[in-house]
Amino acid sequence: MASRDPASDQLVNFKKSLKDSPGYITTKYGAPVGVKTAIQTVGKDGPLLLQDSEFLDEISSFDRERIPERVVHAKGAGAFGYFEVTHDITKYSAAKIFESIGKQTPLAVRFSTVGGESGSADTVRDPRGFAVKFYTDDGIWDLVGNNTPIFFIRDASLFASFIHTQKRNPATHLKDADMFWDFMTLRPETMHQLIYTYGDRGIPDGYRHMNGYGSHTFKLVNAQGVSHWVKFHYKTNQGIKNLPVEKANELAASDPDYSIRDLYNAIAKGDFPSWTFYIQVMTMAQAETAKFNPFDMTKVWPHSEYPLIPVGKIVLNKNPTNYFAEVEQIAFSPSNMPPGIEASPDKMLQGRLFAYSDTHRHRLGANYLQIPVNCPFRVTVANYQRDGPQTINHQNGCPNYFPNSFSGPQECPRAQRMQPRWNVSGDVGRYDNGQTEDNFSQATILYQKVFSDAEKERLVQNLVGHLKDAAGFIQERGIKLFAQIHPDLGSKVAAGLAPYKKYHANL
Ligand code: HDE
Repeated sequence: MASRDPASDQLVNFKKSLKDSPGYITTKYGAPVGVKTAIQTVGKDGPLLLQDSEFLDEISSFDRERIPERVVHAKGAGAFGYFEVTHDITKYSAAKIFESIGKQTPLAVRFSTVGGESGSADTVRDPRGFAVKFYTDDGIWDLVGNNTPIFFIRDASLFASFIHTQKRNPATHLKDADMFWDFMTLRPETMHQLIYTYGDRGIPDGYRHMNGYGSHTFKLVNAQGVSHWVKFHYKTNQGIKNLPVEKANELAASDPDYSIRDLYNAIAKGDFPSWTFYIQVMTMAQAETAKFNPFDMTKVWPHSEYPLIPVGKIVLNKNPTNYFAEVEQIAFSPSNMPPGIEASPDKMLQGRLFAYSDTHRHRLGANYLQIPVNCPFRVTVANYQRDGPQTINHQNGCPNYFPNSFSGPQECPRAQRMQPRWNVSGDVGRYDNGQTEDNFSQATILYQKVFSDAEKERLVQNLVGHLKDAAGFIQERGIKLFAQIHPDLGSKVAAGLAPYKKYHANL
């Protein structure tokens, strides 16, 4: 018989790994089950009995098997491994994870597509999520990034609408090109990420051959309380590989779980994927005078001015043993940061600091941080929080109020020293700079200097291939914006769309 891959052989390997014969079936309350293949009825063909507690036990569990899928990033794959420090950055951060060269910290990663549902195909054009959970000696650090260093928008108040345009039309329950392109062309700040996504990197070949980026600006704080702004980059050691559109479409039909399978099999075969972890650093003073807003996530920090500084590596060497427990229930939040790592004023990051824990409380329950995969197992959680649904950590007989005279946990002076004060001031207001910011110059550099001629051609084809389905006036708006990136891009997209225009009435 031809040999199969480790993912196909999961059950075979399970059976082989069993040392004893299988145990007996039990109900949830532990009683052994004698007959599993027949419900309890009155007579051979009769109606069933409510007293069949074995059936009720199982079916009531089955009825509750699904939890809400993630509102975005619903389809994904996970794995475990470690982070290892290779270069000293203690002058920037006193976070324990960076403490010494050679130090290893366990981690979990979840990769994902963004717009599709949990059953959707892996090989679609979409950014990919690359979320990393570090189980540090000072609690969890979640770096919830993507495979792109930038994003479509720069203000969290646009996020819900932006995501609605990637999802299904509420009337038709269909993906809708008008929704997508209407929003994109009304908000020119989307242009940079848009041409990134419609370029070759829009369809990575699985999850192992793409980079990850923290994308936002963060703050690192050292032991003296000195702060620096940073960006995080994690670059694939497998080399960048993307899928041609035709191959991606073919895989969407023949193997919609392509990326999950690829990751699982690589790890199971001992071919452990790894990424080199870098930071870019900007001093507080440099940020004051930078030519661009360093907290605007539609922009990159030029590497020529802010070079990549190596820090360590991420290695994935263990598959999940249960997908639901360890991947569906894993819960990342950008607000989980240990001392030494802090947020920046990036308006997108600030919006995310609330949203993630909020969605987890809805999706997994108020005590989701006590679920093993989310729990900061390297520390003993000790605080003045108690009870609630599914609480497991009851904190023994410790007092549940602070301050107290009964040896409850105390404030940590080390953590206190690493919270330097900093000054912000300004007029409270809502500042929409969508039309007034520089939305194009970095997109122009990407198009003109980074994309090869062949990639430029593919970009045009990819844009036309989708924009052709939108209404005529939206196409016109798109062409004008692409022309602002580069006149060439505008005219090529216009030429590509010409055959389709007649089908679309303007409003
Ligand atoms: Fe997310 N995002 N996001 N996001 N995001 C979620 O959290 C949100 C953003 C990212 O594998 C949700 O647990 C807001 C940028 C990843 O479990 C939700 C804003 C980046 C994942 C949410 C953003 C991301 C999510 C849905 C703008 C890249 C999957 C389910 C203010 C830097 C994590 C969930 C995983 C998931 C909110 C923008 C990455 C709803 C409000 C920018 C990788 O909370």
